[in-house]
Amino acid sequence: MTIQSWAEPYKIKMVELIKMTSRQERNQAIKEAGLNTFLLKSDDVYIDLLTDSGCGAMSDKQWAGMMNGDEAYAGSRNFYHLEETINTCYSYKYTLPTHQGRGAEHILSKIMIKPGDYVPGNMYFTTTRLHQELAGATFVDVIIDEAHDPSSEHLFKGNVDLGKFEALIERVGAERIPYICVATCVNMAGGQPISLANLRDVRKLCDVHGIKIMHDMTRVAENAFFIQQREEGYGDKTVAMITHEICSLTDGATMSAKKDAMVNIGGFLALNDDDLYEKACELVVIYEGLHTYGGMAGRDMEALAIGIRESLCDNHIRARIGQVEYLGKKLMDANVPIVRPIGGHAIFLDAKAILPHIPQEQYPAQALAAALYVESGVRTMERGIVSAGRNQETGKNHGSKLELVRMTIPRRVYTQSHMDVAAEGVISLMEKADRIRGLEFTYEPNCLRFFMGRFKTVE
Ligand code: PM9
Repeated sequence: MTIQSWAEPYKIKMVELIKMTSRQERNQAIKEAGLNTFLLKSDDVYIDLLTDSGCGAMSDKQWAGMMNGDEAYAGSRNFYHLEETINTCYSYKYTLPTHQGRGAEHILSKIMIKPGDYVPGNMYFTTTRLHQELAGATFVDVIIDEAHDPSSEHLFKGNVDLGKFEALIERVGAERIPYICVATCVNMAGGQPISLANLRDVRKLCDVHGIKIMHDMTRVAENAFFIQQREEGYGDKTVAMITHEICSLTDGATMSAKKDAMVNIGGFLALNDDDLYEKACELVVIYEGLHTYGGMAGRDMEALAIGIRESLCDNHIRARIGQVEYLGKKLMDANVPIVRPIGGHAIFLDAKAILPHIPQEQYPAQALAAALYVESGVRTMERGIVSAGRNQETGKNHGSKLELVRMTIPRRVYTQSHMDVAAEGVISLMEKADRIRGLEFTYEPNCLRFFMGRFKTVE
């Protein structure tokens, strides 16, 4: 018998109890949180779809690996295991562990960017762009236009628009572009993949102009799965093979290991170039720790090495993305406007379409995320104009065509029934969406304002 379904390739050994709250309690909790779901206590959340970062469930093998932690200050055996795993699975020669993804972004930006440089990318990511800007660069979005259109069914919305990239090279000169940042399964576009054909074209263009490709590989395995399913010639390749091919086309990578690789904390900077590695080592000892542990404990490096291999198993990824699709299809069947095609790690609700009566300057996605929490106890996250933030130099709001609420699915954590409840919450809220009102800031942090900003309802 051939099994078509994507049932999870694991069984449950331990559970964590969660609490259901009353609407009255949730109303109080979100008020105290300044209408920002990041400021809720997790004990007040029933189903937590805030993020897929650091909240995945580790396997028994990963937990066993934790007991094999070698916490020596220098030369931990777990580092060498991690380095070997990254080299074998992802192709990169050098590994520098960091406390999480942004630690790697910090070091990469500092070693590669000079003030006045430009860094193109297939859409911005909040922490990535901030580190580029703090190092003196201007980020330039070179993703295809379809990525900014929630209803476009383009199968590779993460693709780089080569015309936009070439126009930038022409305008500022290749010498002011140290690298292009290419993300796999582009988070802010809705977890949308880049194709290998497109990445190969980017490689060719970069080779002509001497520009490096730095890979934000936070969700590379999910991208590899979409290539297997959608790109001609890859149907019989494994996710592990495709992942290796993607990485081989790039010069280095930053990784938030808290996503694909299913650890609760950690990340790394991976490089191929000897000189860049030497420069990065000089900084890693200042900002993170010695180069053989950087920002991570030995036990966490061990769990990460094991998690990387688990993340590349076809059965794992099929079930992971199967669950995301399950939630997405439920919402689509109920005519809830979401970003299409369904992405790898989350469902993105189109807040502009759901709340057409709220102008974007009144943060409809922020208001929708707060209302969804009150309605259902499900915690989600704004991914729109609040996340886009302000330009560090001009102080003006960055524009964002996308105004989304992200329902992010942690890996190996929730069941299909949780997805049913989450979908019911959204569908029930849709019926009273016209009662949701716009918001204004009562406290706006200078950087990454979505994390700690506070809001009130516009009178
Ligand atoms: N992403 C997420 O929830 C957690 C922080 S922002 C709410 O999606 C990419 C593509 C990410 C990412 C984090 C980082 C930074 C870099 N690139 O959070 O520092 O999605 O480990 O990684 C989050 P760290």
